[in-house]
Amino acid sequence: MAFRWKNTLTSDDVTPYAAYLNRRQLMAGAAAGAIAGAMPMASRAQDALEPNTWEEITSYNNYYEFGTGKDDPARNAHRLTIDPWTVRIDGLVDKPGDYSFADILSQMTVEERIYRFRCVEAWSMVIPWNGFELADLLDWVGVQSSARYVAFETAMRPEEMPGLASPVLDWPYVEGLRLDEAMHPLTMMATGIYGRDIPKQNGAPMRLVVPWKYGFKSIKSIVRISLVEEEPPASWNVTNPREYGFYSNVNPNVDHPRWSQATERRIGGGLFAKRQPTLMFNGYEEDVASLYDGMDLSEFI
Ligand SMILES: Nc1nc2c(c(=O)[nH]1)N[C@H]1C(S)=C(S)[C@@H](COP(=O)(O)O)O[C@H]1N2
Ligand SMILES: [Mo]
Repeated sequence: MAFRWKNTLTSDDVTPYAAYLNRRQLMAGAAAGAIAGAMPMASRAQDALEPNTWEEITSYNNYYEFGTGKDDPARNAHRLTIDPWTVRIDGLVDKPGDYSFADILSQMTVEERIYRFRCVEAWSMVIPWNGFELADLLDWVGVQSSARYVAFETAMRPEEMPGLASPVLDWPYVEGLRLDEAMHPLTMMATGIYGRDIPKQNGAPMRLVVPWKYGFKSIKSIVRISLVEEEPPASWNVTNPREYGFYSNVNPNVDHPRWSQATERRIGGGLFAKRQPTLMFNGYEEDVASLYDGMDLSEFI
């Protein structure tokens, strides 16, 4: 992609936000034609996407460890300490261990991806993430041939996360992907938004982004990644399996038991904006539909 760079910079070196936006405008004009041919389908479709503002992306959040209100995470997440940060990578891998976030980042190529983001609650945004492909991290630690799923776990720090006092979910927040989903080139670990470090309310220092699945699969502030043989537990699926499946692919044809998934409200669109149609696999159908060949998507929700 146009913004591929080796991440040897510290946060002090990050392009100031205004210059970053400026550069993006220039790129949109000058380079769109030149790079379009080399990019996969989903990336080309991104050219038409208009990202939400920094304000919108960082002040309307779901991060129940900091409270269930949409503005609770922005108010409370400053209490999370993210330096140092250690990620345990274990299970069916060649190089299990406790890796510092800095070590991981030094091995990865950070790039920008502008993705649609669709919450199961039927709101959506367009977010310019910075991050690396999860496949690169998994390749680096070496996935063993018996591994079939990847399990993820969020930090659980009662002193820093006031929401943990509420039993709304079984803590810690956990999620999982099938190995082929985890290895898909669209699946990323986000470490930034708009070229800046990812804010704590959005899942600092490192959170999953799976753009064709409902937002709750994109687990935040990850402290553990395990390669496993069996389908791992996923928090919302455990809490209410009838309403939230393990797969949770965005699908306008399969409604949530309590509301329609056919349309969505784009955050920032204003009070009277028309709802927009929800796209199959959130617009990434061409890239990911083959992962689910032969599966009945109304059964495997
Ligand atoms: N650990 C953790 N991860 C989480 C959540 C959460 O409550 N805790 N909420 C999920 C849901 S429901 C959504 S829609 C997205 C929201 O991401 P955003 O706040 O960055 O937009 O994060 C997901 N990841
Ligand atoms: Mo969500």
